[in-house]
Amino acid sequence: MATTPTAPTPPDDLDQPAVRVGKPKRTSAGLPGVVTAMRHAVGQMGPVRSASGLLRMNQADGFDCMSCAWPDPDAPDRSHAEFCENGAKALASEATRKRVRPELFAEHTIDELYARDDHWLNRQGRLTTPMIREDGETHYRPISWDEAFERIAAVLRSLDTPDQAAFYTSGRTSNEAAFLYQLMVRGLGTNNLPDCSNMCHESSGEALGKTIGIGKGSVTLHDVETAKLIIIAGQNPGTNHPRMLTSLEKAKEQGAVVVAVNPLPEAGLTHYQNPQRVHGMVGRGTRIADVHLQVRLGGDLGVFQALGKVLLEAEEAGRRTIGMTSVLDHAFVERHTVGLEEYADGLRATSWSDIEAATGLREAQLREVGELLLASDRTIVAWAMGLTQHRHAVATIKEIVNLVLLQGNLGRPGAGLLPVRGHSNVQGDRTMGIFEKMPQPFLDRLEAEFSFASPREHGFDTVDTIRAMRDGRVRFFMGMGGNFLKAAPDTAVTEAALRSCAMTVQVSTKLNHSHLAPGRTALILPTLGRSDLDVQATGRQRVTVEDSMSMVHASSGHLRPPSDGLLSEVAIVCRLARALFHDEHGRPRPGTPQADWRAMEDDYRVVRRHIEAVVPGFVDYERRIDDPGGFRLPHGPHDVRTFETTSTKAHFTRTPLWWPTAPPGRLLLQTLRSHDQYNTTVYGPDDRYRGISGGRRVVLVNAHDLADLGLADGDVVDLVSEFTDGVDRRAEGFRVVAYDTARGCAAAYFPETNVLVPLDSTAEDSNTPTSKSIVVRLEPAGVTAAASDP
Ligand SMILES: Nc1nc2c(c(=O)[nH]1)N[C@H]1C(S)=C(S)[C@@H](COP(=O)(O)OP(=O)(O)OC[C@H]3O[C@@H](n4cnc5c(=O)[nH]c(N)nc54)[C@H](O)[C@@H]3O)O[C@H]1N2
Ligand SMILES: Nc1nc2c(c(=O)[nH]1)N[C@H]1C(S)=C(S)[C@@H](COP(=O)(O)OP(=O)(O)OC[C@H]3O[C@@H](n4cnc5c(=O)[nH]c(N)nc54)[C@H](O)[C@@H]3O)O[C@H]1N2
Ligand SMILES: [Mo]
Repeated sequence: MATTPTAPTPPDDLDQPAVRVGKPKRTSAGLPGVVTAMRHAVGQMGPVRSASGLLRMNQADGFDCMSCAWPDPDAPDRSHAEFCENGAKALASEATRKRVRPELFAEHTIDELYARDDHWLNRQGRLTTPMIREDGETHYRPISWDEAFERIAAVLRSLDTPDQAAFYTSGRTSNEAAFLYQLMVRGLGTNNLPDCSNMCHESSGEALGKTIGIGKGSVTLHDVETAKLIIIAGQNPGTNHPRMLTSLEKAKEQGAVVVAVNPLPEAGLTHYQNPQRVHGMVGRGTRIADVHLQVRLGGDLGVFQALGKVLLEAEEAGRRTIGMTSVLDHAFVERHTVGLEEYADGLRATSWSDIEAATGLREAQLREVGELLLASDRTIVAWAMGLTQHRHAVATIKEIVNLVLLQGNLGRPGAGLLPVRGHSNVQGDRTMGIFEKMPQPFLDRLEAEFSFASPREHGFDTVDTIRAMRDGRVRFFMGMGGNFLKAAPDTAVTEAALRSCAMTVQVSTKLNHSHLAPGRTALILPTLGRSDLDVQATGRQRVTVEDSMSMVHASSGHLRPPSDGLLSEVAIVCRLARALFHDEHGRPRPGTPQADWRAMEDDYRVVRRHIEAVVPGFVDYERRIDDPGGFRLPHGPHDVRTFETTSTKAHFTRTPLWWPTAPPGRLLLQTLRSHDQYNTTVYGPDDRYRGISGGRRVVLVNAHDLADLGLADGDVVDLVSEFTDGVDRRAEGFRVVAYDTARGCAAAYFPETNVLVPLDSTAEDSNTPTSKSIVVRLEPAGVTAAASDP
């Protein structure tokens, strides 16, 4: 049998003698949340910076929280403390007073730093100085900014074709920096713009784009707060979007019913104590989810098909949705959709026994939720990674669209589709052109604005970039934020791929393992974060971001930056572009984008004027971001029920029911976030809501499955993933925790388990790694397959 591809993989917290498992919490936030938030903030930033930082977070004159893409309430509804425990942790991590100085790199070889875990690397503080690792050297050493840009430009010029370079973006980058970055990359001549979306909500963008003509969610905050029924599938808001709970609480106060679809009973969904209200500090809090469907991993296509089936049956039985004359919104369906008949035929052909097998739920449970749909004329479906990171993710999300279309829950107040985004500006980065297959009209306008010829063929997404680096077709990698090595699947393959590059460049705020798996020549370019004051030649600058609900607003940091030498992301791109494109007189050479890169660096308003000319919806940009809440980008289906699809209508689609399965003796593993991390940044070893503390190498398994497997709570096992390529991928030393999860399913934290996700295991049509359904076997630790054979 083949074994794991062999490049070493960076360490995680392997030693964890102290893992403790307690009772999972039923309630989220409340007083413990406030205490934790303040402990993190004061510990890292000190009291003055903490107060100053936290009070400007998500305020109209302050900066946008970097932790998630949940929108801010309108000004009158905004509290003075518009942040959550995890936002405070994110700020503490960024605004820490600790510094990574050149001495750290002088004292430690790259390999020594590589041997440290994620938590340790993050604790070293903010990066302060540009650093280079020369070919063959064991250490990073300081380099001047000018020399750094010259070195990068020289390597880019030496490539056989621009397509040998790839430029990654993580979704924290501002609109301004993202717009300039994609302009520079296209000016160079490639569309190789992989981003974190490729591993995140790509499946949502693909499904929504094909069915309703726009890859973004349709609802506003007001819709959420006035909905009658909210279905939350594959999302853990208590940890990952805590401020969503405040909106859900408001909806509940007005009588909304909430249904959670999740293999785990997540704390925020059961009870929530709003830390921003005095009564939220004590007592039991609001019960958020009225119904919990404990679905099997990947069973959601079955759930949404079942609900569609119940609605169609009810229609045939002559019943009606509350407030309407029938179950289906016939006026909407006839006027605005195509494909109902085929979809309905598909559902008729789907059997309840298959649905029960796919979901692990009983018909009666699903019918109960069907009744809730009939009792609501304002329904919202929200979802996140639990739906997007499966082989059939795109089909599953199209099935949500089907359900929503049936009752006309699109373009109606209090109703709609809500893919809850992750990174705080991941949606904005896409709007700005960070996409390997940006639509042609965008490229036409970009060309017209900057008088150059943009490349037209599609570029590489994240998975294809890794394949191309592995095969020697991409030789230059630049990351605008993020931690590519740890975020991407198949860590060993990704690591070998990065190391094989002629040059890697990472623009970062904090040290991470992507710096420590360098290409032949490697650069670390430190940059300003969201909370830092950004002063350029014309004075203090603001940037803009777009949240999950298409609201664009300004963000300006005010904290003193970690060092005087730091450049903003905008400045880094402008200076690199000058090194690449300018002639000796400081003018752009013919054939390159005709842009005044110097003026754009000096004054971000110039960048916004260009954005206004290229990106639809940004008319009067500068003035409209003076409004405290910013402005909302147009959303055809929501605003006026128009659909920019091939047929100019919304599309029902028909998909045969499919669900992932594991052979006997194997489990389906999902890789997810603990309460104490931000993606690959580990803040600490605890997962308070799930009752786990002191270590991250745990695997949560249903007690009945443990019994069947001959294992017990407290055992230590290796996780070995099995894939069609016959390669065994192994993650060692996980403590087994008996946990209330759906049968046949297991859960463990990312990024420790990224070694288990095969590069070639991706979602159909979106190429997103299937991080939520990996077939694994649990082997007693230290016992290899051969040794266990008697
Ligand atoms: N504090 C904090 N905030 C964050 C992040 C962070 O790491 N830390 N990350 C940010 C980013 S980039 C993102 S994308 C979001 C992620 O936000 P989430 O999507 O909430 O993140 P995950 O931890 O991956 O949780 C997935 C949830 O889906 C459930 N799930 C898994 N598989 C399935 C399935 O097959 N079906 C169903 N119905 N449910 C399933 C899991 O049990 C879990 O509750 O959060 C953002 N916000
Ligand atoms: N197995 C598994 N893998 C997954 C997932 C999963 O659920 N399971 N989730 C996927 C998802 S949803 C996502 S979005 C990706 C996340 O992938 P990434 O976005 O690549 O990862 P992060 O951990 O968010 O990146 C953290 C780094 O970003 C840098 N950084 C922070 N702020 C800034 C800034 O303002 N500017 C710059 N330039 N740099 C900054 C810091 O140096 C920090 O070390 O991971 C994906 N990978
Ligand atoms: Mo994400």
